[in-house]
Amino acid sequence: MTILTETRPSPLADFDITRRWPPEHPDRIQLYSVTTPNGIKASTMLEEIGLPYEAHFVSFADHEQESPEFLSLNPNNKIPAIIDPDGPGGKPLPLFESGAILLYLAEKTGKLLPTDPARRHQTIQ
Ligand SMILES: N[C@@H](CCC(=O)N[C@@H](CS)C(=O)NCC(=O)O)C(=O)O
Repeated sequence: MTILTETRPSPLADFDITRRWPPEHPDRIQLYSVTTPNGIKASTMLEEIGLPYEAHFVSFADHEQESPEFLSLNPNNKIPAIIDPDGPGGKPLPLFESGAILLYLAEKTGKLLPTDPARRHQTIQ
């Protein structure tokens, strides 16, 4: 008997950062971060909205934020950064800047960002 299996390319295969931090779950949001105030913003948000994600530790002691693989995702060498394999239109979306990440995740899930204009802007503030 012959068993045929289909191997689909990972949606993240085109991202150089996955060479240094290979995803175990490429279908989940990939978080590249560390426990600093800006890093914790992204991980706290992911916990609050309940989306599955995979966290990758970026070692400042080893200057990993300055590695070519990390810089391919954020040329500003700053955590946090994410890749959502299921971004708008079903395409992978890379993002950095904690505020941009929080807004994106809030809009993606419809959580933690009010629709009322005044409350929405105060939340963004
Ligand atoms: N405006 C950025 C600031 C990010 C930032 O400053 N990250 C720091 C840690 S909290 C960092 O990655 N520092 C590493 C470095 O500068 O080499 C954001 O909100 O994401």
